[in-house]
Amino acid sequence: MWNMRKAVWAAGVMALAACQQVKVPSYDGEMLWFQNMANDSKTGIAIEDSTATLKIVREELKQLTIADSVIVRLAEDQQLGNEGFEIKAEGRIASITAQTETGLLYGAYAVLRDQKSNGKQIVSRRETPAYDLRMLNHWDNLDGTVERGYAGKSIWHWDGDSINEADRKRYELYAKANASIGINATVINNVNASPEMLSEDILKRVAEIADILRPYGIKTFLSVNFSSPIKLAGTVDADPLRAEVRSWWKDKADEIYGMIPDFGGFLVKANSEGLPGPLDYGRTHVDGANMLAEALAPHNGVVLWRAFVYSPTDADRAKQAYLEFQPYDGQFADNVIIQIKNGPIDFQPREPFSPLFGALKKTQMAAELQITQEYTGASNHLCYLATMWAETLEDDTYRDGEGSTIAKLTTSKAANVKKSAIAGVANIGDDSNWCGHPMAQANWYAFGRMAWNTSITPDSIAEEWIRQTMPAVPLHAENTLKDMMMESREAVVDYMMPLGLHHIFAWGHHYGPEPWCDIPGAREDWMPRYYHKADSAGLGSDRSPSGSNATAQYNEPLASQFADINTCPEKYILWFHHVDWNHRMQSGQTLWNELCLHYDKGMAMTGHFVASWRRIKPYVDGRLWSDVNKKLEIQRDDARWWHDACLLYFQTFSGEPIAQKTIYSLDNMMDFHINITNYECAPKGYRGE
Ligand code: BDP
Repeated sequence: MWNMRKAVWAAGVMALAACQQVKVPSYDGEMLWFQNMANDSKTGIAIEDSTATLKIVREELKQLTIADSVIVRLAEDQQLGNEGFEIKAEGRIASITAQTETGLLYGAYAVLRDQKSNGKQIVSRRETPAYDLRMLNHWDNLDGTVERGYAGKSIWHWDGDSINEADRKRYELYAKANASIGINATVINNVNASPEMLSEDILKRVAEIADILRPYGIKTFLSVNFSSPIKLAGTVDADPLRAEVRSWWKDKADEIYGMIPDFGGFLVKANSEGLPGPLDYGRTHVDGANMLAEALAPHNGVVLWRAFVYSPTDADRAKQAYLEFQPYDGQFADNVIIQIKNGPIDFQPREPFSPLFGALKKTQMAAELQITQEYTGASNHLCYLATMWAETLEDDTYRDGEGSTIAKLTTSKAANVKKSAIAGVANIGDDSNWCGHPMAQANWYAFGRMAWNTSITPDSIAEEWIRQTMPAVPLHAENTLKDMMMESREAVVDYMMPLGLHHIFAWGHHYGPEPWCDIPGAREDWMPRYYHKADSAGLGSDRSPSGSNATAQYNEPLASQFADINTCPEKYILWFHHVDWNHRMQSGQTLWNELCLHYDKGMAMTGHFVASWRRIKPYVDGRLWSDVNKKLEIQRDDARWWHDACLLYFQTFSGEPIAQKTIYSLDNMMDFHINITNYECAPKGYRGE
């Protein structure tokens, strides 16, 4: 059996070598998912291109080759709303209709996507977006740095009298990329906002940026610092009930709208991680958010008030957002949206959903997801995040009984929602390929696509992305690549923090492991031990009723399910329980062995990714291939680092030998071939295993 496999392997490698002759298109990282677009289209385009947006529509459609003619027109159709479109295709004649120019733009990008990814034919359909605001949150600072950014410096520049040509081109490409996946809003600066952001000089530049983004259907928002009136106007304080402060914000809003008539609104991080906020004056989140809401309301602006509060309290950190916000349910103004991170702590590789989603019944909520890979390997690790986001959006909060998924409670169709929103913390920088890791572009792409339609599967999004980004990849290789992407997040969970472990990162960075970290004098909830609680009895945080009782923040039946170690899903077991090292897991293994096997599996998967990528080599540009290859090798080495560091440390408590299942050899790598079907370059009859 083994020898036969080796023979097949060798033949496969030889066949691969033959395939290397395949002519592959060159890859330009800057062009994202717009690789090798046609420039010789003969398609007739019927469009009144009288405005900036319609000119873009025409320009984009010039790349359409799968239709002889396309008719683009505005028409009344209430059900399509402000952004929806209808595509009709009969043979090689297509039409795109919408009520607005932005709808037509989305329709144009949809047919271009069809050209590459939908069986290469235009599909008749009607589409409307799931969320009203599909937002990127940049964590960019005025000094050009990007907080938790791993793709170079900020794309926004604040010097000079006006935006230079090179920047203008890049912003247009940025806008095009966002519009092509349906992103229609962007907060261009960090939630840890500088008051300077609202100064006149900076606002002038913001207005210039907004002018470039507008024709692409994108609204500009700003993060604001709650103390801005003190810093910019010398008010005695920033008390939200003080008349002087309130009128400063009103005037500021008027000033902004005078410069940017379609300005979106403010994103606010208040009373979290040392930032100022209404609580500093004995006021509440409601007082703060509603004051800003009042200033923006005459202009139809929105306040996104973040629920990420993280300050020293006696309560379990995982309980804090719920404790601070649930009591105010129903008191926020109509144009306030509470922006909640997907998990109760902080973008860990896996967290249960934030219980706040199931607790706010009369308040508009938006999920905040993280596209930048702060806790999932920065721009070095392949971690396709769509699978994580799908998990969150499908989580059932039981708020209004069974089926109250986060998607259902937050999208436009939800009750009490006037304006629905979803936010993703951007992974964009000034690197030539925008995202650092070429594969990380897929996360930007996936965020937009899921924000447009929460039911598209991560699998089909990956497929779309591959077809547009690496157009010469044949079906069998596409499947290999798609499998890598689909398995990558679980691999990261396995080699970093399986079974509900969380926040065992090294002091000073969120990249590598340091579960033993102990900094004298530092806050207890900054230490990994606050989260893993390893001791000679076992591992994990007790958040059941015998511990912090965070489980009680969930609706039934989840509260009881999470509270009982026997019914708690094992993927969260160490999140909710302190588990005995000898506890029998569903597999029959002890907790200790199960933990070892998860780390082992995660590590093995990274070896598998390196091997799989070799099979893609004949079909992609050489530089792209080696860029990704280098990153995958780093990831494989890092996975070993995580495995060794965590298990050797936890072993000092469990006292047991480290279990290992994987034998790292070529044979072992061949075991991972199971995903290959229809392997074109392999000898006839070869079908994987
Ligand atoms: C954490 C980041 C920190 C952010 C904070 C936030 O480590 O840099 O400022 O969240 O979301 O994930 O406000």
